[in-house]
Amino acid sequence: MLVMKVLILGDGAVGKTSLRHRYMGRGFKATYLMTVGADFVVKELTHQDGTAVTLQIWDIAGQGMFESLRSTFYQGAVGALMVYDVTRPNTLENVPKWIGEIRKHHQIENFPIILIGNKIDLRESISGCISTFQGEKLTKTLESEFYHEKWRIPFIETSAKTGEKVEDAFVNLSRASIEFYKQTKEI
Ligand code: G3D
Ligand code: MG
Repeated sequence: MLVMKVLILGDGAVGKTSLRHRYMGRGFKATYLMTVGADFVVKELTHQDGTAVTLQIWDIAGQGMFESLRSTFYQGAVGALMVYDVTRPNTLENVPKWIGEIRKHHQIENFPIILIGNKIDLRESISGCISTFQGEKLTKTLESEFYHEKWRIPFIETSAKTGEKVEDAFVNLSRASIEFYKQTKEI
């Protein structure tokens, strides 16, 4: 069975822990690594084509990360959910900084990232939210800034509260990570 380390990245309170919690369902237990300032959970997933994988899903504990400990967090990862909060535009503006962080630790150009706009259930009640169009626009900008022309960043809007598209987000992450894993580890 393929075991893959994947990351959930993004500013504080965008919903990283909530998304993972929603995906895992009840009764899972996270393993906290104090020295890394992060924890992980393990989830088995079988894709429609029958490929079975074990995702080791890492999440940052607290609001930020300790600079000196970051490398352990990124080490060995084969994909990431890059999360922003549609109700807070500054969390979208910080996305390129997060991707820059990934690039410090993974020089490979096609490290897979799935862009996630979370908390879409709040769009109706909060004004000034980031629209789907704005999210798509950022996706295109990131693709041209960080990737060569053929690589695409999947973009998914989610609600950890209602559960909308949460499964999709992780399945997409897993699929992209498998591709990356094959390219980097098997050859
Ligand atoms: P983080 O792990 O990225 O820091 P959390 O973020 O998962 O801790 O979520 C931060 C807050 O946002 C939490 O509220 C959480 O319930 C809320 N939240 C996360 N995702 C969603 C969502 O999709 N919709 C809504 N409406 N709220 C969401 P509290 O009040 O518990 O701090
Ligand atoms: Mg959290």
